[in-house]
Amino acid sequence: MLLNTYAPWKFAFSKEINDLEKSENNSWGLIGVPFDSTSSYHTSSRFGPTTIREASFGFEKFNSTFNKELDTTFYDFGDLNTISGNCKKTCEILEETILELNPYEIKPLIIGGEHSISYGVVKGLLNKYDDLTIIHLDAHMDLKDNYIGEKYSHATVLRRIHELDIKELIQIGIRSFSKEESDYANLNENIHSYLASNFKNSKDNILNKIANIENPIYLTIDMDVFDPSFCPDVSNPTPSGLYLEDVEAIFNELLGKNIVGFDIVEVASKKLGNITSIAASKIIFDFLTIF
Ligand SMILES: [Mn+2]
Repeated sequence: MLLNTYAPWKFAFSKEINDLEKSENNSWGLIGVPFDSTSSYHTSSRFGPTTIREASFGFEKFNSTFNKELDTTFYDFGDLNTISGNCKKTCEILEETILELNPYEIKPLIIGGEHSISYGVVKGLLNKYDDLTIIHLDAHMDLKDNYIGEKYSHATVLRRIHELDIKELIQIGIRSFSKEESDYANLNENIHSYLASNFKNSKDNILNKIANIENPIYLTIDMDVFDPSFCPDVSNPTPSGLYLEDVEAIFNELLGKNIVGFDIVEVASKKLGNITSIAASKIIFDFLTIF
């Protein structure tokens, strides 16, 4: 039986804070969002914040991938109070939480939960930044207008985000979508969708695209962007995905850029120590070490 309470374990090496006024500049604030009500295949991503935090205790503070010690300040605020079965209300609570953080120099790092929650984070951040570029790593476009009649769903989340006033949407690792979604991406000049096969054939094009971004960036990683051979515990596993090295290449291209928020979503397992949570935790470690 998995322990899942509203006082979950904190992420390894995170700092405690009682008064936001005393927060450090350029710090990150971790918030878990244990919500998985619209998942259409494997459920359990509500346990993501718990299993990913638990996996964080397996890592050293020194990061050999980037030859750097983790010295970034980050706070773990625990889990959001989600409304099971109500995606829209959960996103509203998340948006209000982001609005509370906005006056401070604490950037949100969200641990999902299913992908639909990214909407609440981006909506909150658009209150502070008016020209966001969204970098979206996913096997799926998530650009459906509705999914089985639902407007707010893990399969429609990037459509809802695109309808907000964002500057640009860059999708990487895509390999599963409908004709409607592909048409929508082609019709909109500020959507750039790169297939997972593009990352193998023309990686430099994609990295160049990232290198040229000058405005604030929100990064959302659906863990199903990775190959299910090493990330099988996701809601919708899809073969022929990316590898950790590919994300490291993207991270290297993002060095020095203004990343204002990050979420990692769709880890779906009830088992502590599952390999997908370990990979997600490693990505959070890498991210916090270099940004
Ligand atoms: Mn996906």
